Amino acid sequence: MSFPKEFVWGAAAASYQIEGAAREDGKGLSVWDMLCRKPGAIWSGHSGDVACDHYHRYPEDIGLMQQIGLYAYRLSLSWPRIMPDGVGTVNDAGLAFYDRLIDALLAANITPYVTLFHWDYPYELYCRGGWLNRDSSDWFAEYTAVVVDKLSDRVRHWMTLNEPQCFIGLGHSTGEHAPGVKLPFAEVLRAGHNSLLAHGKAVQTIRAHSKQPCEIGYAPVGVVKMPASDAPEDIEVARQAMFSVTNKGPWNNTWWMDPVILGQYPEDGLKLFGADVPEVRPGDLETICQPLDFFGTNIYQGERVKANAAGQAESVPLRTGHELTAFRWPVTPDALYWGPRFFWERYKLPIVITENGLSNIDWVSLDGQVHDPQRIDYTARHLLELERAGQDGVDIRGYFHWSLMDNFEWAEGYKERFGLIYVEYPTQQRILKDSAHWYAEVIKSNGAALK
Ligand code: IFM
Repeated sequence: MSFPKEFVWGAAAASYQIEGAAREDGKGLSVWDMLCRKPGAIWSGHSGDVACDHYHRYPEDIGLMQQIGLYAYRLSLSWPRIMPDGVGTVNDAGLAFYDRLIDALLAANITPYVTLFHWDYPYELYCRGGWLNRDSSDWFAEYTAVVVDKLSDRVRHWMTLNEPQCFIGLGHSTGEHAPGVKLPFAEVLRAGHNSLLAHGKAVQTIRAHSKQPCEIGYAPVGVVKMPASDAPEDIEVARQAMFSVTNKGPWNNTWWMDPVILGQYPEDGLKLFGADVPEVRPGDLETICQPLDFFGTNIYQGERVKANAAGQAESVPLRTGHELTAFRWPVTPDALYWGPRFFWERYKLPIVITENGLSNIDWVSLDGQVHDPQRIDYTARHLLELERAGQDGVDIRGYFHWSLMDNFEWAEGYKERFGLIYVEYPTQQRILKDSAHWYAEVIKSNGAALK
């Protein structure tokens, strides 16, 4: 078996990273609009004010998606574009943008996979406590209802939150991301708990409001551990390490996934976090744990571990000169084998890779093309590993390359280029990179062109 016949080949992007039009048509401010105003917060003082101007250029961008032959496009919605204050008044002009975008995607035969929240949190709600406020889950449910009422006659695939580890951890603990605060750990976990409640209420809201049968997933970061060898003891410690909470920070899987899928916080996390564990009221875990149709996860890299003499997981350092991306992330293709395999074993939900890709040093060559052999090689290696997971029984349903196009890489501004499509920001010219042409062949052959 190669990739399943119905395998979904896609690419992804997110509202704040590509849309621009930050002040147009009644859009409210997001916490990212505000962080970008803070001197020194973003590389070179960049912001998402214009970004890829996708708000105006989406017809051209959809044309490029068609050239790549994408079956599906994962987009996110800007909450403050739709509800400038986060709750209450609906901005019809903002909602109309997504209406047009969805219609244009469907007309191009591209299935929209919609993420409700990819980090552009309404600033007005932040001023009311943001994720720290327990009401935040109800705010999110109100927004979800507005969106689902409007779009679910055409949208069938939904994801609730993108990478809670990042918007809670980087946003509220290290302060590198919006809203840019450094809270004590107990408050970070409180914000995290409220975001999980928001996930659960959003799932309930989608099911209650959807105008047609739909599929709902979640898109946390996959914190992947790979075994150093195929020895059963290495595989076992990798599995255990992948589902352990070993430090007081956001970088683990189970704190963010077990409540959502298994209905409980992990015992080791509860023990380690101790007095910092947030208040969990009766009924919270039932709200958070809603049936899901797929397990979306964003996987870029993994950490290799081996069993030491005591049978414990021990990290294996990268070899000298190990392959690194432009972002200096290690290239570890079997993360796309072990990650999906371990997640499938534990959570028993079909796997969709909602993000995978790399930042690369791309530029326009003398011949006017963008040659990015590293992206082709990275993606080929990762897809072959994903295929192997499928061959070993993992239910793999789809792959979304991050990203459709170069975009605003958060605190790194436009420095990091993740796209299949090159964007020359001053002119907004787009060029399909070599990897985009290559990916088109992969899609056309349902993965056969990888070999
Ligand atoms: O650009 C981000 C995306 O918004 C969330 N996942 C990781 C990507 C690359 O850093």
